[in-house]
Amino acid sequence: MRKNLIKEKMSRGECTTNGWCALGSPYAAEIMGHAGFDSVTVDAQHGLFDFSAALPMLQAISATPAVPIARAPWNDAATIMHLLDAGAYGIICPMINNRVEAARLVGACRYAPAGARSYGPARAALYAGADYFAHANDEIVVLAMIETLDGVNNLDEILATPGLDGVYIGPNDLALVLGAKPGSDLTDQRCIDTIAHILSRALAHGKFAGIFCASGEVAAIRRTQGF
Ligand code: 3PY
Ligand code: MG
Repeated sequence: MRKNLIKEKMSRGECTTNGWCALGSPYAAEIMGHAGFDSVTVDAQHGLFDFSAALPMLQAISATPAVPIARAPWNDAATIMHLLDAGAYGIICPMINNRVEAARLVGACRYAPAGARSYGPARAALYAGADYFAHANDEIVVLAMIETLDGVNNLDEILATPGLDGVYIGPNDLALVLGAKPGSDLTDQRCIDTIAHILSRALAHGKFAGIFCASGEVAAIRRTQGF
């Protein structure tokens, strides 16, 4: 199976940079894939497109050096499995609140006995190789977004979920529930403290910690912080 280069790199303790596609354009996704990002995410939550656009976007990213991943619109097993079958090498799932939701997410991404993913990697096996089934559970990256108060309060049990590779902070939704405005992640002390807390707990659990960044400047700061 084709290796998941971001999982390899992060497992070595190196930082990866993830591009984010909100336009439902395969051509734009392909440009993003050639822009130097380690991975490019098809944003099926807030991106302005549906599955019929997400599929050619994943195909376009697959023709570039970047690893194709997807943000699911929600913690919905059918949608997550569909994105994986379409060739996503990782799933970022919004608004995970607790252990049960984290386990449901992992279950949708892993074949039995690690999970309950249904078999049918229609395009994934073309991109990954004929031995996809044998290695998919190890190669696919599963990241739970932490962006709700419950998610912060239940962080340790989420991080302890078997099969979960890490967390991905949504700083804008997180700001809202902390009483701040979207875009306050570097200026509001409550956001700064909560983000630092999530990062340190993720690293203590030996899990990956990612965060959405609104600009290259913010991404450069996050890189120095250990994301
Ligand atoms: C957030 O900041 O809440 C996100 O989900 C990033 O898209
Ligand atoms: Mg969000």
